[in-house]
Amino acid sequence: MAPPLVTVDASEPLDKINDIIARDGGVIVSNFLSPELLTELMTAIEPFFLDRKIYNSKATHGELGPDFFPYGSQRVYALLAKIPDQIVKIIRLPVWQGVMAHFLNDEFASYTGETLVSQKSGYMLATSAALRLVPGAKPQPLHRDQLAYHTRPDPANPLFTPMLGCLIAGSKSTYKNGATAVIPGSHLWGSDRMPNVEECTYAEMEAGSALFTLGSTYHGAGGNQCETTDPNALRTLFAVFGQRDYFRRNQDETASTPMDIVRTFSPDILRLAGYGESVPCSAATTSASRTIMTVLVNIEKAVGGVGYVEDHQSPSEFLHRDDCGIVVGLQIARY
Ligand SMILES: O=C(O)CCC(=O)C(=O)O
Ligand SMILES: [Fe+2]
Repeated sequence: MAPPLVTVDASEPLDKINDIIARDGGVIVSNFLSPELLTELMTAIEPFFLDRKIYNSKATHGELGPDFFPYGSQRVYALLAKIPDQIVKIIRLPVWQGVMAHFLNDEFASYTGETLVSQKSGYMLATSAALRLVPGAKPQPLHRDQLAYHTRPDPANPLFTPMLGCLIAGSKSTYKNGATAVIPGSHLWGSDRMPNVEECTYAEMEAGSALFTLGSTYHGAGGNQCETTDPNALRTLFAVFGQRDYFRRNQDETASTPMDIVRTFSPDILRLAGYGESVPCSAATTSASRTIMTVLVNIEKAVGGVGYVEDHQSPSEFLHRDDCGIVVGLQIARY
């Protein structure tokens, strides 16, 4: 087993947290949530778990690999729509924003005629989900979360990542109940190196801590070996991932959040929720046309893609239904 990941308190300087992520591919930040926000978060999510079935879809296994979602997890997606107040508080935390900005903001330049023009881009919320492992849950295969973005390792830019993982412990997370397995240093591996379970460490965390990983770092959910009577039998993590704002998202928050909730968000959250423009493209498309494009292009992913609907209904089957319109699509995409 690899040595444990470094744990840094949320009050420590941001540079220290970012340096460790750059070196090891991941870090645990203790006291990431205040005790009040942790309680609020767990109270808010519980009703969504009440009748949630064990996730058993195989529809993604072709594109993500066999058993990407192994038996034994309960998953609630699109949390910006379901528990907006708590997700807003999380994505405003200085540590969340500081880590995302450090690894995902970018600046480049190209000539327009004789003028060197700089293009700056930022980050936004990529995916939000609550991931619960119940006793008997099988371990997840080790994987790189950036797989959905087709990123090739680039030796000239080894820390490039399209997205960043942030897994927040809502419950205590232990080796026994399925703490996330992580291979420190694997963010620097080439694409031909296969990850081995023996190379992992397990991100055991107190409730309220968070595990940050680069999109290139190999990791996967552990197995839950608890009895149902174990006080820590349920492992609950919240995924609040960020990504570069010029990529389209794996889980589209704009398509899954109803307008009455969107209207309550202030400008900073609207930007993080994907209603802003990525600066290099802002002159080319208006926000209205961009939003329509987002809906049209992503409805297929929203319906057929990872986690939005329990049974992974085929997108083409859905789109050919007589009663299908964007509104129907948006409603379905909420679940
Ligand atoms: O549940 C976990 O510990 C990790 C989940 C994960 O890595 C994923 O679903 O991509
Ligand atoms: Fe993952």
